[in-house]
Amino acid sequence: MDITVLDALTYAGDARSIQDLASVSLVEGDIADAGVVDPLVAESDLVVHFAAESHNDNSLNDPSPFVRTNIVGTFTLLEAARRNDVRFHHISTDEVYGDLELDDPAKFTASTPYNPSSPYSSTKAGSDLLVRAWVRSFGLRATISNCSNNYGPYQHIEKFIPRQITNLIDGIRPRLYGAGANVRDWIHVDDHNRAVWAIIDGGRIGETYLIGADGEKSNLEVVQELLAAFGRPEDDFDHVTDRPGHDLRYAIDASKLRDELGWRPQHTDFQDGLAHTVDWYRSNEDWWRPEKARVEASYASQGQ
Ligand code: TDX
Repeated sequence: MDITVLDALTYAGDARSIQDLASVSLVEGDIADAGVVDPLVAESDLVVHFAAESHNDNSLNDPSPFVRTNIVGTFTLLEAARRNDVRFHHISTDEVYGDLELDDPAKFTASTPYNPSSPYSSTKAGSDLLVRAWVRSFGLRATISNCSNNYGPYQHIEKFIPRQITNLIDGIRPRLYGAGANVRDWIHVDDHNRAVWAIIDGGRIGETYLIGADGEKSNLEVVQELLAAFGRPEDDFDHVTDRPGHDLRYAIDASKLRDELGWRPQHTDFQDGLAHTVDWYRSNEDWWRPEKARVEASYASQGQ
């Protein structure tokens, strides 16, 4: 199997991340550029659409690249897949469903109404709806997955967990938005990718599968687990300005994926997963170091 990665190599992309992979080639280009997209889709059997502007805080500072990449980019890929009759899988997020109360026993399912909060999540919701319309109106052979928060190696250091790990490596105190009570449902990136394979192999066309590993933790709990991993006191962190419109809690019910496709997460020990992730950032400083000062300066300008 040959894989072509189309990536705009924005601040969040790094060609080194895939350079050692056999049968994987990189094309640098924009998913919103039909002239780039169309010939690549024409020579493919399957499009797996991972590309997105994905960081909520950035979408609050400047929503425009989110509309262009997430909505116009998805539209451009869908049109190319339609013209060339190519199977399509769309990667999305649990954030399209909005948020839950801390004490709500409910979790998100594929029938939860869409209710996105941020410019980022609203553009992902829009992209999901485009995919659904292309299935119904044009018969596109597409599936959608909505996954919970990922952690693991190669995650950009703007994200919560790698930001705190690289802060701790640098002797900087972790930064917790608000009180740290917000809950995220963590899944290891390898478990996410295995679920995507399962959907590509066995998922029913037109269906949406939610991906999650029952990994709910408050942000405060995550920071305290990281502090413990670095041998630091559990109160050795700073509270910083909260994110405007900050979603309180996400939680995924992945029973459809488990029951229909037999998928199970393999990284079920979060502490162990975090420890391996810390090791990865310690061993791969040359990968993340060039971005660190810029990311921290951007957060500092927001009081975060
Ligand atoms: O320094 C921080 N301190 C902090 O308390 C940062 C960067 C984040 N936070 C909080 C905000 C969130 O409650 O941690 C939580 C996780 O933050 P992010 O890593 O920014 O993730 P989130 O906003 O939950 O969205 C992530 O998961 C869903 C991804 O960025 C999205 O692309 C994905 O769709």
